[in-house]
Amino acid sequence: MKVLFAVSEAAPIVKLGGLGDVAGSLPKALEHIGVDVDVVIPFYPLAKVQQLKVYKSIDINVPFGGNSHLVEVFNTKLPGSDVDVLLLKNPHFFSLGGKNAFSNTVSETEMFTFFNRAVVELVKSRFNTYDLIHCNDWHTGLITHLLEDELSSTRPATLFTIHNLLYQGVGGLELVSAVGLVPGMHDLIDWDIQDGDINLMLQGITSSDYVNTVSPSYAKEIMTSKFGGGLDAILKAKEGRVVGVLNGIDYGQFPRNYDIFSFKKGKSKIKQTLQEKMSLAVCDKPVFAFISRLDPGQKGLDILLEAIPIILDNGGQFILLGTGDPTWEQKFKTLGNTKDLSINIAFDVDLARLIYSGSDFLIVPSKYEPCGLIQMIAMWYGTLPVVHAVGGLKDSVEHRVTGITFAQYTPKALAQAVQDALDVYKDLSVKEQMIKNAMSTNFSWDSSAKEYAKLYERIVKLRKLAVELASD
Ligand code: NHF
Repeated sequence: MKVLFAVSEAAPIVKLGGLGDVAGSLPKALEHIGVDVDVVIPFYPLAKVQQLKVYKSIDINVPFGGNSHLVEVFNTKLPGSDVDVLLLKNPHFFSLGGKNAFSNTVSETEMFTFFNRAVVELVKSRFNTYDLIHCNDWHTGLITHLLEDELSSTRPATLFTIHNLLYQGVGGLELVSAVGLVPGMHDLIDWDIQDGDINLMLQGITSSDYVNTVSPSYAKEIMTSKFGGGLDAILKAKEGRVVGVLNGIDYGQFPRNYDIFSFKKGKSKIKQTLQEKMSLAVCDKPVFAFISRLDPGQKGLDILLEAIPIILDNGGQFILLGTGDPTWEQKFKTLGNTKDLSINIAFDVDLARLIYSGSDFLIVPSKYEPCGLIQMIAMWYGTLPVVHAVGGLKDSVEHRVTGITFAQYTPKALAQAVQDALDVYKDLSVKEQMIKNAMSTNFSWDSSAKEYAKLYERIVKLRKLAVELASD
């Protein structure tokens, strides 16, 4: 099985969020179990390749917008593995660091539409030897259509993974002709563009052979109007070909100097270091933490804000670490810092790690969460997650076994969950048992990789069958 994993970012070469972590880890776990995977990403000027061996392999010519554009293909490996990473270089289309996360010369939708075309030219230049192209999020939404146009029945099978349905990549109509898609050739495109734009997430979902999301619960939720971002009916129509596979974490990235036998000593030492560093009173109060992008649409900031006084009034301490929406940065900042409250408007990977390990509870009140990785990291460090039971949070945290969950997205429900956490903290034997449970839950990529490998096999088989049926 030869797979091409097409994605906008892959850690540690480029990482903007959780998607980068997945693309940097899953292919390695797949390689471990014998799946031959290459990763393809744009070669952004800010890509961190200084410590890696990089060499130029080929040039490809990519038709786009009526011109032919040179794309240089560079090869490297995902660090610590034999997974090939193909970096596509074109300084005009692939630039990183503008006012949008990725692009400052062209719009993000134009940049990734070009990327889709370049990936298809790459597949052709490799004599169409991939069995399956694993596409990720809206950035790869047109790949299946383009493969179909170029390679018709010989095209590889495709899987489209939704990491976050609410970022859909809606672009102008000019992209359709620029990328070489001809009106009348694809009913789904003709239907989509009637409203004057093209939705790249929608195209990825509808055109791919199979769709998955990053947790089983999210796979069900997105078929409802509450979580479907306007695409629920479309997903529902494809129900038999939409599944959920829970993400894993790469434990190698999270060193820990205690285990389930030594966490009492180990954690209390780190808690003290954390309290000192955050200028909190060094004492035995329960420490609650929140680490996140400050995104009011997703991350549950409104209900969190109401829970902070409840934590403080009931003898707890609270630490916040994150940046994002300026209004919300300001709202949190105005709470000020005290001996029990530490607000840190910053992005700081080392501090995040200290907080994950030194806190007692990590609050994850997200309105929706496709998978979420921080609750898994917290558990690994013996920090009990307090989570809204949605998406991957629901699939990874068990109430009063490995953490605390709450069902309703309301301030009242979060307040009750905080109260539950305070009760757990007071009952030493319950708390210690829950910490042991949390620390021994295994979220390594191994089992997810096995599920993906099985899924790949199934999709390739289905594709072969469909081609056979069509040729009869
Ligand atoms: O873990 C990677 C990540 C998820 O829940 C996360 C999210 C975006 O919102 O799959 O994608």
